[in-house]
Amino acid sequence: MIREIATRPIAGQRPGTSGLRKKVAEFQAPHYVENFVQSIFDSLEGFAGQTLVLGGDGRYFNRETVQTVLRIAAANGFGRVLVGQGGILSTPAVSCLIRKRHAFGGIILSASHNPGGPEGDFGIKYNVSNGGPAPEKVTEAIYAGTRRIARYRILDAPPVDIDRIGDVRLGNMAVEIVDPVAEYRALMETLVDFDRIRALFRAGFRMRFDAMSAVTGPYAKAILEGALGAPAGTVMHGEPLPDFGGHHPDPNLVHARQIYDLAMGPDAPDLCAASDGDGDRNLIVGRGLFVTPSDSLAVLAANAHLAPGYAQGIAGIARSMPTSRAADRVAAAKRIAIYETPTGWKYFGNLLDAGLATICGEESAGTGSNHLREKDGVWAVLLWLNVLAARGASVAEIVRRHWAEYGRNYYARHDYEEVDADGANALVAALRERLPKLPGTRAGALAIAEADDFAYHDPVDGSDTLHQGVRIHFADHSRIVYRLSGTGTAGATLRVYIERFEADPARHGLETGQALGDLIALSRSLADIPRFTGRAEPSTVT
Ligand code: VG1
Ligand code: CO
Repeated sequence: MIREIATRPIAGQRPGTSGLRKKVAEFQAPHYVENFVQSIFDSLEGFAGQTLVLGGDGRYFNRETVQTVLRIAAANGFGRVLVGQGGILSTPAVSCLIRKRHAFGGIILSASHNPGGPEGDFGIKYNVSNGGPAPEKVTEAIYAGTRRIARYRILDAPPVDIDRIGDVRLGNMAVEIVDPVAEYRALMETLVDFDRIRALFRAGFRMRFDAMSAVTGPYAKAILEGALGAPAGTVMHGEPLPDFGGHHPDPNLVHARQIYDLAMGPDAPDLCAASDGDGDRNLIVGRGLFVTPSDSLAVLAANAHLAPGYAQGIAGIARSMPTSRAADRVAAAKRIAIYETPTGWKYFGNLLDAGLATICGEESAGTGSNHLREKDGVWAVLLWLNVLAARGASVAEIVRRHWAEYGRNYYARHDYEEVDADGANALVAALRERLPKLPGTRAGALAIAEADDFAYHDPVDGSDTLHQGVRIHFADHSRIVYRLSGTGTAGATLRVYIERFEADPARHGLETGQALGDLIALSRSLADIPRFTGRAEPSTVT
């Protein structure tokens, strides 16, 4: 029986950089999930009888929310919902299924790299029919819906068994429980040379992949240890756990320390890698060398043609604004277009759909391509493996040769996490106010060439997105960028992105801190960070 439940708006259900992300306790409040999911459906038209894809990263509250979404989807008239077995689907696997199965859209239950468990975070993201994150137009409509919602529709029915593969009915709707990996693995086989990578492992190539007790465990085991023949044990922390084993499933140098230490140790494997909670991010560390995500994007763009899926070459590269400009140099050398977009994968969708960009990336460990419409952690690792196999060189050799050819963009991101939101907003407001006066002035030893608040004009749909971060360009091509995070769940997080270009190969071997030292000091004084945030140092450096 379909029931109409009277409800009223719940404050703060505004999707951020990547969906709605809050503490688990907030999601557990009465009507919280129901209101948001009904508001998603209320913002859409024409889904009657259509297919929805549903799954999550396995974090605490994933299974319960799958059941709630199923009952609301059934009551709202969807024809079929594809659910990953056990409620598990990585973000890229959802994107893949939406596209392969011509679904109307998908719902992803994840707070990505944020911690899980009862005290941790939860999240709901909606993806549209191209497989990508809902564009701003849609998320704004969802938010508007949450502010006027007065009722939701839900089917009265017992829970669906989501652990057994196959079809079941829920009211008039079909529920199809699918293998979370199968379609995704089939897609990967069309993009990278599995035979070549198999031969690499047969020849003794060693790697470790840290799934961080999050969603990529089943994918990495099936593909690396299964299809590609890597030895058992290649995948670490391969079981998705509701609390990720108590860790942040964030593949950076802080939270993926174990994999980093392994790569720097005496018996380092040839490749160390990791992915995040929902499987869309990647960390690449070669023996003795960490590859910054910005460099990884540039290297993959420069070498993608070595993989069968990109043998025809790439049409263009897109990067988020704070991502280093290493990829710009590859684009210039290849005489292809480079696009600079606001932070968040949703801004790549139009460029990919229109065939303007083939490879996209963000400094936050996200890389992807036109094979789907999300960043894709396992794909990035597979493409690296393909490049390593094809070039017969080590990660460090490939990266050093890349720097020698294109120059090196030293890069670091400094995060001031969970600072007072008013202070953080005031800091950005003060910077914005000073912007017109900055060009032509000196900051320390450096001359400021340009300063602006990044605005993006989408070349495909003509939409404009304003206030995406303050950029300060110096005369020597260094750059400092300031922006506030849109994914946090407590206070505000100020992100400061620091970059310096170095053409001279004799100066490519510096420590990042050494290469960026004066700029780092400047990043703090220029924006008065200690005064506005009460912090002298960032809480995380990546
Ligand atoms: C962060 C990253 C951004 C990324 C977003 C979602 O956003 O900086 O590059 O797209 O997370 O990634 P913010 O607004 O906190 O800087 V994920 O892996 O959560 O889907
Ligand atoms: Co993620």
